[in-house]
Amino acid sequence: MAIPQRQLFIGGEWRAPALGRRLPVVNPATEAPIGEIPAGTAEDVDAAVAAARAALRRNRGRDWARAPGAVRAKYLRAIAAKIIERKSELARLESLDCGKPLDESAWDMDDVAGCFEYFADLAEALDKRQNAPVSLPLENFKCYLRKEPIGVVGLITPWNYPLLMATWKVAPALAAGCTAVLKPSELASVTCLELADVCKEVGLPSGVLNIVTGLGPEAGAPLSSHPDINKVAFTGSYETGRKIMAAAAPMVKPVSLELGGKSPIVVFDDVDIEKAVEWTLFGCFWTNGQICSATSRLILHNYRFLLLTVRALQRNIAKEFLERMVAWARNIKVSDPLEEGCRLGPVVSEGQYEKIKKFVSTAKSQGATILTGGVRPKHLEKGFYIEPAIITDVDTSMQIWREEVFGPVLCVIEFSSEDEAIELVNDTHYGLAGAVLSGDRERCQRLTEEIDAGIIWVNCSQPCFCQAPWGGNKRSGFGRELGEGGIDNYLSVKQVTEYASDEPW
Ligand code: TXE
Repeated sequence: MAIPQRQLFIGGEWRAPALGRRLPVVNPATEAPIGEIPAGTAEDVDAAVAAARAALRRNRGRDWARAPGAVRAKYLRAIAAKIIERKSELARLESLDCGKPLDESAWDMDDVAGCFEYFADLAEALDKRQNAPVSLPLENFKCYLRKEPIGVVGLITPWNYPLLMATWKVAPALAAGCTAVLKPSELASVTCLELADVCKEVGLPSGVLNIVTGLGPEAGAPLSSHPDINKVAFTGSYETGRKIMAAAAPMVKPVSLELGGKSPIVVFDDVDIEKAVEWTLFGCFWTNGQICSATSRLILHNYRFLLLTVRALQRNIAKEFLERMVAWARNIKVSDPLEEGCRLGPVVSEGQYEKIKKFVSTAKSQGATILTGGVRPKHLEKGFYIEPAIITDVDTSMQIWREEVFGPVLCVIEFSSEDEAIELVNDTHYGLAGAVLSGDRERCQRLTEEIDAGIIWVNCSQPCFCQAPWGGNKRSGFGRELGEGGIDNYLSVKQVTEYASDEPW
Protein backbone atom coordinates (compact mmCIF):
# COMPACT_ATOMS: atom_id res chain seq x y z
CA MET A 1 0.00 0.00 0.00
CA ALA A 2 1.43 3.37 -1.04
CA ILE A 3 -0.87 5.27 1.31
CA PRO A 4 -1.55 4.81 5.03
CA GLN A 5 -4.48 2.54 5.84
CA ARG A 6 -6.86 4.68 7.92
CA GLN A 7 -10.31 4.40 9.44
CA LEU A 8 -12.96 7.05 9.99
CA PHE A 9 -12.05 9.65 12.61
CA ILE A 10 -14.88 9.99 15.12
CA GLY A 11 -14.71 11.32 18.68
CA GLY A 12 -10.92 11.46 18.55
CA GLU A 13 -10.60 7.76 17.67
CA TRP A 14 -10.10 5.75 14.50
CA ARG A 15 -13.28 3.82 13.90
CA ALA A 16 -14.14 1.22 11.23
CA PRO A 17 -17.16 2.20 9.11
CA ALA A 18 -20.44 0.74 10.39
CA LEU A 19 -20.98 -1.33 7.24
CA GLY A 20 -17.31 -2.35 7.07
CA ARG A 21 -16.97 -1.22 3.45
CA ARG A 22 -13.96 0.48 1.87
CA LEU A 23 -13.40 2.34 -1.41
CA PRO A 24 -10.36 1.84 -3.65
CA VAL A 25 -7.87 4.68 -4.07
CA VAL A 26 -6.49 4.85 -7.60
CA ASN A 27 -3.33 6.70 -8.58
CA PRO A 28 -4.47 8.77 -11.60
CA ALA A 29 -0.93 8.78 -13.00
CA THR A 30 -0.73 4.98 -13.28
CA GLU A 31 -4.37 3.84 -12.95
CA ALA A 32 -3.08 1.40 -10.29
CA PRO A 33 -4.84 0.91 -6.96
CA ILE A 34 -2.69 2.27 -4.14
CA GLY A 35 -4.88 1.65 -1.11
CA GLU A 36 -8.35 2.15 0.29
CA ILE A 37 -10.37 4.63 2.29
CA PRO A 38 -13.28 3.79 4.57
CA ALA A 39 -16.79 4.14 3.08
CA GLY A 40 -18.84 5.84 5.76
CA THR A 41 -22.65 5.85 5.69
CA ALA A 42 -25.54 7.44 7.61
CA GLU A 43 -24.79 5.49 10.79
CA ASP A 44 -21.22 6.81 10.86
CA VAL A 45 -22.44 10.33 10.15
CA ASP A 46 -24.82 10.03 13.13
CA ALA A 47 -21.93 8.97 15.37
CA ALA A 48 -19.71 11.79 14.08
CA VAL A 49 -22.41 14.43 14.60
CA ALA A 50 -23.06 13.11 18.13
CA ALA A 51 -19.32 13.30 18.91
CA ALA A 52 -19.16 16.85 17.55
CA ARG A 53 -22.25 17.85 19.56
CA ALA A 54 -20.73 16.44 22.74
CA ALA A 55 -17.45 18.32 22.17
CA LEU A 56 -19.24 21.61 21.53
CA ARG A 57 -20.57 22.01 25.05
CA ARG A 58 -19.12 19.80 27.74
CA ASN A 59 -18.79 20.71 31.40
CA ARG A 60 -18.13 24.39 31.84
CA GLY A 61 -14.58 25.35 30.99
CA ARG A 62 -13.80 22.15 29.10
CA ASP A 63 -15.90 22.70 26.05
CA TRP A 64 -14.68 23.96 22.69
CA ALA A 65 -17.41 26.54 22.14
CA ARG A 66 -16.70 28.43 25.35
CA ALA A 67 -12.93 28.10 25.38
CA PRO A 68 -11.21 31.46 24.85
CA GLY A 69 -10.22 32.08 21.25
CA ALA A 70 -6.60 32.15 22.41
CA VAL A 71 -6.89 28.53 23.57
CA ARG A 72 -8.35 27.41 20.26
CA ALA A 73 -5.63 29.38 18.47
CA LYS A 74 -2.97 27.30 20.23
CA TYR A 75 -4.37 24.10 18.73
CA LEU A 76 -4.65 25.67 15.26
CA ARG A 77 -1.02 26.79 15.45
CA ALA A 78 0.05 23.32 16.57
CA ILE A 79 -1.77 21.82 13.57
CA ALA A 80 -0.02 24.32 11.25
CA ALA A 81 3.38 23.41 12.70
CA LYS A 82 2.75 19.67 12.24
CA ILE A 83 1.64 20.20 8.63
CA ILE A 84 4.93 21.95 7.92
CA GLU A 85 6.87 19.22 9.74
CA ARG A 86 5.15 16.58 7.58
CA LYS A 87 5.03 18.74 4.45
CA SER A 88 6.99 16.54 2.04
CA GLU A 89 5.14 13.36 3.05
CA LEU A 90 1.73 15.09 2.80
CA ALA A 91 2.59 16.69 -0.53
CA ARG A 92 3.60 13.31 -1.94
CA LEU A 93 0.34 11.73 -0.77
CA GLU A 94 -1.64 14.60 -2.28
CA SER A 95 0.05 14.14 -5.65
CA LEU A 96 -0.38 10.36 -5.59
CA ASP A 97 -4.06 10.74 -4.76
CA CYS A 98 -5.19 13.54 -7.08
CA GLY A 99 -2.45 13.85 -9.72
CA LYS A 100 -1.31 17.37 -8.90
CA PRO A 101 2.37 18.17 -9.72
CA LEU A 102 4.47 17.65 -6.61
CA ASP A 103 5.63 21.30 -6.44
CA GLU A 104 2.02 22.45 -6.45
CA SER A 105 1.11 20.00 -3.69
CA ALA A 106 4.01 21.32 -1.61
CA TRP A 107 2.74 24.89 -2.10
CA ASP A 108 -0.71 23.69 -1.07
CA MET A 109 0.75 22.42 2.21
CA ASP A 110 2.31 25.83 2.86
CA ASP A 111 -1.08 27.38 2.18
CA VAL A 112 -2.79 24.89 4.49
CA ALA A 113 -0.42 25.81 7.33
CA GLY A 114 -0.78 29.52 6.51
CA CYS A 115 -4.56 29.23 6.63
CA PHE A 116 -4.51 27.56 10.08
CA GLU A 117 -2.16 30.32 11.28
CA TYR A 118 -4.35 33.05 9.84
CA PHE A 119 -7.49 31.76 11.55
CA ALA A 120 -5.51 31.26 14.77
CA ASP A 121 -4.91 35.03 14.66
CA LEU A 122 -8.61 35.64 14.07
CA ALA A 123 -9.55 33.32 16.96
CA GLU A 124 -7.41 35.46 19.24
CA ALA A 125 -8.86 38.65 17.79
CA LEU A 126 -12.34 37.28 18.48
CA ASP A 127 -11.68 37.52 22.23
CA LYS A 128 -11.12 41.26 21.75
CA ARG A 129 -14.21 41.67 19.55
CA GLN A 130 -16.51 40.18 22.20
CA ASN A 131 -19.15 42.32 23.92
CA ALA A 132 -18.81 45.24 21.49
CA PRO A 133 -21.17 48.02 22.60
CA VAL A 134 -24.01 49.22 20.38
CA SER A 135 -25.12 52.82 20.82
CA LEU A 136 -28.87 53.14 21.41
CA PRO A 137 -31.09 56.23 21.22
CA LEU A 138 -32.42 55.68 24.78
CA GLU A 139 -30.06 56.29 27.69
CA ASN A 140 -31.55 53.80 30.09
CA PHE A 141 -30.87 50.85 27.78
CA LYS A 142 -27.44 49.37 27.18
CA CYS A 143 -26.68 46.96 24.38
CA TYR A 144 -23.70 44.84 23.45
CA LEU A 145 -22.99 42.02 21.03
CA ARG A 146 -21.77 38.53 21.72
CA LYS A 147 -20.35 36.46 18.89
CA GLU A 148 -21.05 32.80 19.51
CA PRO A 149 -20.20 29.73 17.46
CA ILE A 150 -23.03 28.62 15.21
CA GLY A 151 -22.73 25.06 16.57
CA VAL A 152 -21.95 21.78 14.86
CA VAL A 153 -21.09 22.29 11.20
CA GLY A 154 -21.06 19.88 8.26
CA LEU A 155 -18.23 20.55 5.80
CA ILE A 156 -18.38 18.89 2.38
CA THR A 157 -15.37 19.37 0.16
CA PRO A 158 -14.03 18.55 -3.34
CA TRP A 159 -10.97 16.82 -4.75
CA ASN A 160 -9.06 19.51 -6.64
CA TYR A 161 -7.33 20.95 -3.56
CA PRO A 162 -8.22 18.13 -1.17
CA LEU A 163 -6.50 19.28 2.02
CA LEU A 164 -6.56 23.00 1.24
CA MET A 165 -10.29 23.16 0.51
CA ALA A 166 -10.95 21.20 3.73
CA THR A 167 -8.73 23.68 5.60
CA TRP A 168 -10.61 26.68 4.19
CA LYS A 169 -13.59 25.36 6.14
CA VAL A 170 -12.07 23.51 9.10
CA ALA A 171 -9.76 26.36 10.20
CA PRO A 172 -12.39 29.14 10.44
CA ALA A 173 -15.00 26.76 11.89
CA LEU A 174 -12.69 25.62 14.68
CA ALA A 175 -11.40 29.17 15.21
CA ALA A 176 -14.98 30.33 15.74
CA GLY A 177 -15.60 27.63 18.37
CA CYS A 178 -17.69 25.34 16.18
CA THR A 179 -17.13 21.62 16.13
CA ALA A 180 -17.22 19.89 12.77
CA VAL A 181 -17.83 16.84 10.68
CA LEU A 182 -15.78 16.90 7.48
CA LYS A 183 -16.79 14.81 4.45
CA PRO A 184 -13.99 15.02 1.85
CA SER A 185 -14.43 13.92 -1.75
CA GLU A 186 -14.32 10.17 -2.31
CA LEU A 187 -11.91 10.91 -5.20
CA ALA A 188 -9.24 12.37 -2.89
CA SER A 189 -9.56 11.84 0.85
CA VAL A 190 -6.09 10.64 1.74
CA THR A 191 -4.59 13.87 3.09
CA CYS A 192 -7.79 14.72 4.97
CA LEU A 193 -7.40 11.44 6.86
CA GLU A 194 -3.82 12.46 7.57
CA LEU A 195 -5.20 15.71 8.99
CA ALA A 196 -7.07 13.50 11.48
CA ASP A 197 -3.74 11.97 12.42
CA VAL A 198 -2.26 15.44 12.87
CA CYS A 199 -5.19 16.38 15.14
CA LYS A 200 -4.50 13.29 17.24
CA GLU A 201 -0.81 14.15 17.42
CA VAL A 202 -1.44 17.68 18.69
CA GLY A 203 -4.06 16.48 21.16
CA LEU A 204 -7.03 18.33 19.69
CA PRO A 205 -9.88 17.60 22.14
CA SER A 206 -11.87 14.58 21.01
CA GLY A 207 -14.90 15.24 18.84
CA VAL A 208 -13.87 18.77 17.82
CA LEU A 209 -13.07 17.59 14.29
CA ASN A 210 -14.55 14.36 12.93
CA ILE A 211 -13.85 13.01 9.47
CA VAL A 212 -16.19 10.68 7.62
CA THR A 213 -15.00 9.61 4.18
CA GLY A 214 -17.33 7.98 1.68
CA LEU A 215 -19.52 8.51 -1.36
CA GLY A 216 -21.56 11.68 -1.81
CA PRO A 217 -25.03 10.13 -1.67
CA GLU A 218 -24.06 7.75 1.18
CA ALA A 219 -22.04 10.02 3.47
CA GLY A 220 -22.49 13.57 2.13
CA ALA A 221 -26.29 13.47 1.82
CA PRO A 222 -26.95 12.25 5.39
CA LEU A 223 -24.62 14.98 6.64
CA SER A 224 -26.31 17.79 4.72
CA SER A 225 -29.78 16.66 5.84
CA HIS A 226 -28.80 15.84 9.43
CA PRO A 227 -31.19 17.48 11.92
CA ASP A 228 -28.45 18.07 14.48
CA ILE A 229 -26.15 20.05 12.18
CA ASN A 230 -26.41 23.83 12.49
CA LYS A 231 -24.82 24.78 9.18
CA VAL A 232 -23.49 23.19 6.01
CA ALA A 233 -20.55 24.62 4.07
CA PHE A 234 -19.98 23.13 0.65
CA THR A 235 -17.56 23.44 -2.25
CA GLY A 236 -18.28 21.41 -5.36
CA SER A 237 -20.51 21.23 -8.39
CA TYR A 238 -23.58 23.35 -9.08
CA GLU A 239 -25.75 20.21 -9.28
CA THR A 240 -24.68 18.90 -5.87
CA GLY A 241 -24.89 22.42 -4.41
CA ARG A 242 -28.58 22.52 -5.37
CA LYS A 243 -29.17 19.19 -3.62
CA ILE A 244 -27.45 20.42 -0.49
CA MET A 245 -29.51 23.59 -0.43
CA ALA A 246 -32.69 21.57 -0.92
CA ALA A 247 -31.73 19.19 1.91
CA ALA A 248 -31.09 22.10 4.27
CA ALA A 249 -34.21 24.06 3.31
CA PRO A 250 -36.85 22.12 5.29
CA MET A 251 -34.92 22.84 8.51
CA VAL A 252 -34.12 26.42 7.46
CA LYS A 253 -30.49 25.54 7.97
CA PRO A 254 -27.88 28.04 6.73
CA VAL A 255 -25.64 26.91 3.90
CA SER A 256 -22.70 28.47 2.16
CA LEU A 257 -21.94 27.31 -1.35
CA GLU A 258 -18.84 27.70 -3.48
CA LEU A 259 -19.76 26.13 -6.80
CA GLY A 260 -18.28 26.00 -10.24
CA GLY A 261 -17.30 28.67 -12.67
CA LYS A 262 -16.62 29.54 -16.29
CA SER A 263 -14.46 32.54 -15.65
CA PRO A 264 -13.30 34.91 -18.38
CA ILE A 265 -9.90 36.44 -19.03
CA VAL A 266 -10.02 39.53 -21.24
CA VAL A 267 -6.81 40.37 -23.08
CA PHE A 268 -6.57 43.82 -24.67
CA ASP A 269 -4.25 44.86 -27.46
CA ASP A 270 -1.97 46.94 -25.22
CA VAL A 271 -0.51 44.07 -23.18
CA ASP A 272 3.04 42.80 -23.03
CA ILE A 273 2.33 39.71 -25.14
CA GLU A 274 4.83 37.39 -23.47
CA LYS A 275 3.57 38.15 -19.96
CA ALA A 276 -0.07 38.01 -21.02
CA VAL A 277 0.41 34.61 -22.67
CA GLU A 278 1.99 33.29 -19.49
CA TRP A 279 -0.85 34.55 -17.25
CA THR A 280 -3.48 33.25 -19.65
CA LEU A 281 -2.01 29.74 -19.71
CA PHE A 282 -1.34 29.73 -15.99
CA GLY A 283 -4.89 30.95 -15.33
CA CYS A 284 -6.38 28.00 -17.16
CA PHE A 285 -3.91 25.13 -16.83
CA TRP A 286 -2.76 25.54 -13.22
CA THR A 287 -3.69 22.45 -11.12
CA ASN A 288 -4.28 20.56 -14.36
CA GLY A 289 -7.08 23.00 -15.16
CA GLN A 290 -9.14 21.72 -12.26
CA ILE A 291 -9.81 24.98 -10.47
CA CYS A 292 -13.24 26.45 -9.85
CA SER A 293 -11.83 29.89 -10.72
CA ALA A 294 -9.91 28.76 -13.85
CA THR A 295 -10.06 31.56 -16.41
CA SER A 296 -11.06 29.14 -19.13
CA ARG A 297 -12.75 31.61 -21.52
CA LEU A 298 -10.21 33.78 -23.30
CA ILE A 299 -11.76 36.94 -24.72
CA LEU A 300 -9.10 38.27 -27.04
CA HIS A 301 -8.81 41.68 -28.67
CA ASN A 302 -8.84 41.53 -32.45
CA TYR A 303 -9.72 44.29 -34.89
CA ARG A 304 -10.39 41.98 -37.78
CA PHE A 305 -14.06 42.94 -37.85
CA LEU A 306 -13.27 46.63 -38.37
CA LEU A 307 -12.91 48.47 -41.67
CA LEU A 308 -9.51 48.01 -43.27
CA THR A 309 -8.58 51.69 -42.85
CA VAL A 310 -9.40 51.66 -39.11
CA ARG A 311 -7.74 48.31 -38.62
CA ALA A 312 -4.50 49.54 -40.13
CA LEU A 313 -4.15 52.05 -37.30
CA GLN A 314 -4.47 49.46 -34.53
CA ARG A 315 -1.98 47.13 -32.93
CA ASN A 316 -3.43 43.72 -33.68
CA ILE A 317 -2.05 41.09 -31.33
CA ALA A 318 -4.48 38.20 -31.82
CA LYS A 319 -2.56 36.17 -34.38
CA GLU A 320 0.78 36.40 -32.59
CA PHE A 321 -0.91 35.82 -29.23
CA LEU A 322 -2.51 32.58 -30.38
CA GLU A 323 0.69 31.38 -32.04
CA ARG A 324 2.75 32.02 -28.91
CA MET A 325 0.13 30.35 -26.70
CA VAL A 326 0.10 27.25 -28.84
CA ALA A 327 3.91 27.06 -28.87
CA TRP A 328 4.05 27.53 -25.11
CA ALA A 329 1.25 25.02 -24.40
CA ARG A 330 3.06 22.39 -26.47
CA ASN A 331 6.12 22.92 -24.30
CA ILE A 332 4.36 22.34 -20.99
CA LYS A 333 5.83 19.25 -19.40
CA VAL A 334 3.05 16.67 -18.97
CA SER A 335 4.28 13.80 -16.80
CA ASP A 336 3.89 11.79 -13.64
CA PRO A 337 3.29 14.43 -10.96
CA LEU A 338 6.16 13.07 -8.88
CA GLU A 339 8.63 13.57 -11.74
CA GLU A 340 10.99 16.55 -11.50
CA GLY A 341 9.77 19.53 -13.51
CA CYS A 342 6.23 18.23 -14.05
CA ARG A 343 3.90 21.14 -14.85
CA LEU A 344 0.75 19.19 -15.72
CA GLY A 345 -0.21 15.84 -14.23
CA PRO A 346 -3.17 13.58 -14.95
CA VAL A 347 -6.72 14.67 -14.18
CA VAL A 348 -8.19 13.16 -11.06
CA SER A 349 -10.16 10.16 -12.31
CA GLU A 350 -11.23 8.15 -15.31
CA GLY A 351 -14.67 9.77 -15.08
CA GLN A 352 -13.19 13.27 -15.35
CA TYR A 353 -10.85 12.13 -18.15
CA GLU A 354 -13.73 10.81 -20.24
CA LYS A 355 -15.83 13.87 -19.48
CA ILE A 356 -13.11 16.27 -20.65
CA LYS A 357 -12.43 14.31 -23.84
CA LYS A 358 -16.16 14.38 -24.59
CA PHE A 359 -16.21 18.17 -24.15
CA VAL A 360 -13.39 18.49 -26.70
CA SER A 361 -14.94 16.11 -29.24
CA THR A 362 -18.33 17.81 -28.94
CA ALA A 363 -16.71 21.21 -29.55
CA LYS A 364 -15.01 19.79 -32.64
CA SER A 365 -18.22 18.30 -33.97
CA GLN A 366 -19.92 21.68 -33.49
CA GLY A 367 -17.32 23.37 -35.72
CA ALA A 368 -14.66 24.54 -33.26
CA THR A 369 -10.96 24.22 -34.14
CA ILE A 370 -8.66 22.44 -31.72
CA LEU A 371 -5.42 24.40 -32.19
CA THR A 372 -3.55 22.06 -29.90
CA GLY A 373 -4.05 19.36 -27.25
CA GLY A 374 -7.19 17.74 -25.92
CA VAL A 375 -5.73 14.27 -26.49
CA ARG A 376 -3.60 11.80 -24.54
CA PRO A 377 0.11 12.64 -24.89
CA LYS A 378 1.86 10.06 -27.09
CA HIS A 379 4.57 9.34 -24.52
CA LEU A 380 2.12 8.36 -21.76
CA GLU A 381 0.23 5.14 -22.32
CA LYS A 382 -1.34 4.86 -18.88
CA GLY A 383 -2.87 7.47 -16.60
CA PHE A 384 -5.61 10.05 -17.06
CA TYR A 385 -3.49 12.54 -18.98
CA ILE A 386 -4.78 15.17 -21.36
CA GLU A 387 -2.55 17.58 -23.27
CA PRO A 388 -3.50 21.21 -22.63
CA ALA A 389 -6.03 22.27 -25.25
CA ILE A 390 -6.60 25.62 -26.95
CA ILE A 391 -9.82 25.89 -28.94
CA THR A 392 -10.86 28.60 -31.42
CA ASP A 393 -13.79 29.14 -33.81
CA VAL A 394 -16.01 28.96 -30.79
CA ASP A 395 -19.37 30.69 -30.55
CA THR A 396 -21.30 31.61 -27.44
CA SER A 397 -23.92 28.92 -27.93
CA MET A 398 -21.40 26.07 -27.72
CA GLN A 399 -21.20 23.78 -24.71
CA ILE A 400 -17.43 24.38 -24.48
CA TRP A 401 -18.08 28.10 -23.97
CA ARG A 402 -20.97 27.71 -21.54
CA GLU A 403 -20.21 24.74 -19.27
CA GLU A 404 -17.46 24.12 -16.75
CA VAL A 405 -14.95 21.61 -18.17
CA PHE A 406 -12.73 21.34 -15.10
CA GLY A 407 -9.71 20.26 -17.10
CA PRO A 408 -6.88 21.84 -19.15
CA VAL A 409 -9.08 23.31 -21.87
CA LEU A 410 -9.03 26.96 -22.92
CA CYS A 411 -11.51 28.31 -25.45
CA VAL A 412 -11.18 31.59 -27.29
CA ILE A 413 -13.56 34.20 -28.71
CA GLU A 414 -12.33 37.46 -30.19
CA PHE A 415 -13.80 40.94 -29.73
CA SER A 416 -13.18 44.35 -31.23
CA SER A 417 -14.80 46.78 -28.76
CA GLU A 418 -14.81 47.08 -24.98
CA ASP A 419 -18.62 46.87 -24.89
CA GLU A 420 -18.48 43.65 -26.85
CA ALA A 421 -15.93 42.24 -24.37
CA ILE A 422 -18.13 43.13 -21.41
CA GLU A 423 -21.12 41.48 -23.01
CA LEU A 424 -19.12 38.28 -23.59
CA VAL A 425 -17.73 38.34 -20.07
CA ASN A 426 -21.13 38.42 -18.39
CA ASP A 427 -22.95 36.12 -20.80
CA THR A 428 -22.73 33.18 -18.37
CA HIS A 429 -24.72 31.68 -15.51
CA TYR A 430 -21.58 31.67 -13.40
CA GLY A 431 -19.89 34.53 -11.55
CA LEU A 432 -16.91 33.32 -9.59
CA ALA A 433 -13.92 35.14 -11.05
CA GLY A 434 -12.69 37.22 -13.96
CA ALA A 435 -9.37 38.60 -15.15
CA VAL A 436 -8.46 41.59 -17.27
CA LEU A 437 -5.05 42.12 -18.85
CA SER A 438 -4.37 45.61 -20.19
CA GLY A 439 -1.83 48.40 -19.89
CA ASP A 440 -4.62 50.96 -19.49
CA ARG A 441 -5.49 51.36 -15.79
CA GLU A 442 -8.75 53.17 -16.45
CA ARG A 443 -9.89 50.42 -18.77
CA CYS A 444 -9.00 47.82 -16.11
CA GLN A 445 -11.04 49.79 -13.59
CA ARG A 446 -14.05 49.91 -15.94
CA LEU A 447 -13.87 46.15 -16.47
CA THR A 448 -13.45 45.57 -12.73
CA GLU A 449 -16.74 47.36 -12.18
CA GLU A 450 -18.54 45.64 -15.05
CA ILE A 451 -17.58 42.00 -14.49
CA ASP A 452 -20.27 40.28 -12.44
CA ALA A 453 -18.09 38.05 -10.26
CA GLY A 454 -16.82 37.75 -6.70
CA ILE A 455 -13.12 37.85 -7.60
CA ILE A 456 -11.39 40.10 -10.16
CA TRP A 457 -7.75 39.78 -11.14
CA VAL A 458 -6.06 42.71 -12.87
CA ASN A 459 -3.00 41.86 -14.98
CA CYS A 460 -2.78 38.40 -13.42
CA SER A 461 -4.94 35.31 -12.89
CA GLN A 462 -5.37 32.95 -9.93
CA PRO A 463 -3.30 34.41 -7.11
CA CYS A 464 -5.14 33.53 -3.92
CA PHE A 465 -4.47 34.71 -0.37
CA CYS A 466 -6.31 33.60 2.74
CA GLN A 467 -6.44 37.25 3.84
CA ALA A 468 -8.87 38.11 0.98
CA PRO A 469 -12.49 36.91 0.77
CA TRP A 470 -13.27 34.20 -1.78
CA GLY A 471 -16.61 33.29 -3.37
CA GLY A 472 -18.93 33.96 -6.26
CA ASN A 473 -22.17 35.34 -7.61
CA LYS A 474 -24.99 33.78 -9.64
CA ARG A 475 -24.65 29.98 -10.02
CA SER A 476 -21.15 30.07 -8.55
CA GLY A 477 -22.83 30.17 -5.15
CA PHE A 478 -23.00 32.63 -2.29
CA GLY A 479 -21.19 33.49 0.89
CA ARG A 480 -17.49 34.34 1.09
CA GLU A 481 -14.81 32.17 2.63
CA LEU A 482 -11.45 33.43 3.92
CA GLY A 483 -10.61 37.02 4.82
CA GLU A 484 -11.50 38.57 8.15
CA GLY A 485 -15.17 37.80 7.53
CA GLY A 486 -14.33 34.11 7.01
CA ILE A 487 -14.66 33.44 10.71
CA ASP A 488 -18.07 35.18 10.80
CA ASN A 489 -19.45 32.40 8.56
CA TYR A 490 -19.29 30.22 11.63
CA LEU A 491 -20.46 32.76 14.22
CA SER A 492 -23.89 33.80 15.32
CA VAL A 493 -24.44 37.31 16.67
CA LYS A 494 -26.38 37.65 19.90
CA GLN A 495 -27.55 41.10 20.97
CA VAL A 496 -27.82 41.61 24.71
CA THR A 497 -29.94 44.57 25.74
CA GLU A 498 -30.09 45.57 29.35
CA TYR A 499 -32.44 47.94 31.13
CA ALA A 500 -29.93 50.08 32.97
CA SER A 501 -31.94 52.78 34.67
CA ASP A 502 -31.45 53.77 38.34
CA GLU A 503 -35.22 54.01 38.59
CA PRO A 504 -36.72 51.12 40.58
CA TRP A 505 -38.65 48.68 38.36
O1 TXE B 1 -18.49 17.04 -7.70
P1 TXE B 1 -19.51 16.96 -6.50
P2 TXE B 1 -17.74 15.87 -8.52
C1 TXE B 1 -17.34 20.46 -10.58
C2 TXE B 1 -16.50 20.16 -11.81
C3 TXE B 1 -16.53 18.67 -11.87
C4 TXE B 1 -17.93 18.37 -11.37
C5 TXE B 1 -18.16 17.01 -10.82
O2 TXE B 1 -17.13 20.70 -12.94
O3 TXE B 1 -16.34 18.20 -13.16
O4 TXE B 1 -18.14 19.32 -10.37
O5 TXE B 1 -17.24 16.70 -9.78
C6 TXE B 1 -20.11 15.39 -2.30
N1 TXE B 1 -25.04 15.27 -0.92
N2 TXE B 1 -16.52 20.70 -9.40
O6 TXE B 1 -18.71 14.83 -8.94
O7 TXE B 1 -20.48 15.84 -6.68
C7 TXE B 1 -18.98 14.58 -2.90
O8 TXE B 1 -18.86 13.32 -2.26
C8 TXE B 1 -23.97 15.74 -0.26
C9 TXE B 1 -16.25 22.07 -9.09
O9 TXE B 1 -16.58 15.42 -7.73
O10 TXE B 1 -20.09 18.31 -6.33
C10 TXE B 1 -17.80 15.52 -2.67
O11 TXE B 1 -17.36 15.43 -1.34
N3 TXE B 1 -22.73 15.69 -0.75
C11 TXE B 1 -15.71 22.21 -7.73
C12 TXE B 1 -18.43 16.90 -2.90
O12 TXE B 1 -19.84 16.70 -2.74
C13 TXE B 1 -22.54 15.16 -1.97
C14 TXE B 1 -14.77 21.18 -7.25
C15 TXE B 1 -18.16 17.50 -4.28
O13 TXE B 1 -18.58 16.59 -5.27
C16 TXE B 1 -23.63 14.64 -2.72
C17 TXE B 1 -15.19 19.84 -7.63
C18 TXE B 1 -24.93 14.72 -2.14
N4 TXE B 1 -26.01 14.28 -2.78
C19 TXE B 1 -16.00 19.66 -8.71
N5 TXE B 1 -23.15 14.20 -3.90
C20 TXE B 1 -15.29 23.59 -7.30
N6 TXE B 1 -16.25 24.49 -7.16
O14 TXE B 1 -14.13 23.82 -7.01
C21 TXE B 1 -21.82 14.41 -3.90
N7 TXE B 1 -21.45 14.99 -2.72
